[in-house]
Amino acid sequence: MEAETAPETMAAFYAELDGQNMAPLWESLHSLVPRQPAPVIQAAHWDYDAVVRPRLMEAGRLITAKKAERRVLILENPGLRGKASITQSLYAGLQLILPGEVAPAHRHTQCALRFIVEGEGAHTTVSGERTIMHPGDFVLTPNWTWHDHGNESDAPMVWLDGLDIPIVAFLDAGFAEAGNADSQPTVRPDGDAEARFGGTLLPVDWRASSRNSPVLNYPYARSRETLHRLERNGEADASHGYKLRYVNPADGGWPMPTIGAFIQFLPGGFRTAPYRSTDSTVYAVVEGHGESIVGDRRIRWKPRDIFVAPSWQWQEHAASGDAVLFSFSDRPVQEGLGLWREERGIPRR
Ligand code: GTQ
Repeated sequence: MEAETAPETMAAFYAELDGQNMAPLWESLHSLVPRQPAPVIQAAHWDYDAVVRPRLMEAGRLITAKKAERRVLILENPGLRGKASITQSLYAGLQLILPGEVAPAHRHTQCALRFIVEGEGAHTTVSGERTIMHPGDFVLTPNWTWHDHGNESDAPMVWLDGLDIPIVAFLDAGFAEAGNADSQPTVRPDGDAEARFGGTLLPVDWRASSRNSPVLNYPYARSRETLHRLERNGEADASHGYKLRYVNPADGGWPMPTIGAFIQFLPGGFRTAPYRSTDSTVYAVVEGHGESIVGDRRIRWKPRDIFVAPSWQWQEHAASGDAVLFSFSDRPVQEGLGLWREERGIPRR
């Protein structure tokens, strides 16, 4: 048998190490190199109508979009409070723009997506092109592109912001600049990106200058129609229902280098087979009511609710009526690094 060093001797050694900014690996090896993911984030759910919307409207009474620069309520994961993160790698928030307001032009090295939750007809301008937004539209703000938002409609406009803020912070690679006018001039007609990149065609000599999709807005009307046709044409996938990923038409890859996004249809009465993957995922309910089991949590959802599923926890989603879920995750990062894994479980009957 090996002789055990006396505990006081070990403690004295650890104190000495600590004083020199050093630490013994053997005390933390298995949490540093876990057998499987052990996320600190938790499954969580935000009820839009009862919880989020009233606070957003209160924020609208307390501060203007211009004063706030971005009037957003951040959704913080209960396992990561104070970190402005909904997962370890991603940020989510709900942004409100009231009629007549502008959120002034700026740019930053973080990528952003918008998923429209409520309202009709406000716009965002990205790199000199404006797009009018409708519920369910998926709109991109690639890194370092100028963007400003405005609402010329007569109703509040709310969207879900998804950004890679925690990734950029982790890498200490954040830069930002303010524009010299609130609203940037438009230099291209509305619908230009749609015409060039939104069909199954590309301008012949166009070459990608970044790993972001050149599509500005993936309109919900088209995504919804595609889901409809898939449902008419064939069987649902046991783990996903009818699930699609948003594509960068230039390379077939993800819409942004750091964030992947998805839309899925669950027919009324359908329950997905248990499924897990290493990309913690943020879900936004577009249509329908249902229930998801995430790890040991049961989440009952309805239109406009947001919920989050941590890495490697088993998920099941059941729709009581026809339902559509939007989601986003850091899957492109994990795939790029050779880390992404998934596992499909056996359906319950
Ligand atoms: O709209 O540019 O939720 O810069 C957080 C940071 C939104 C935006 C956010 C931002 C924006």
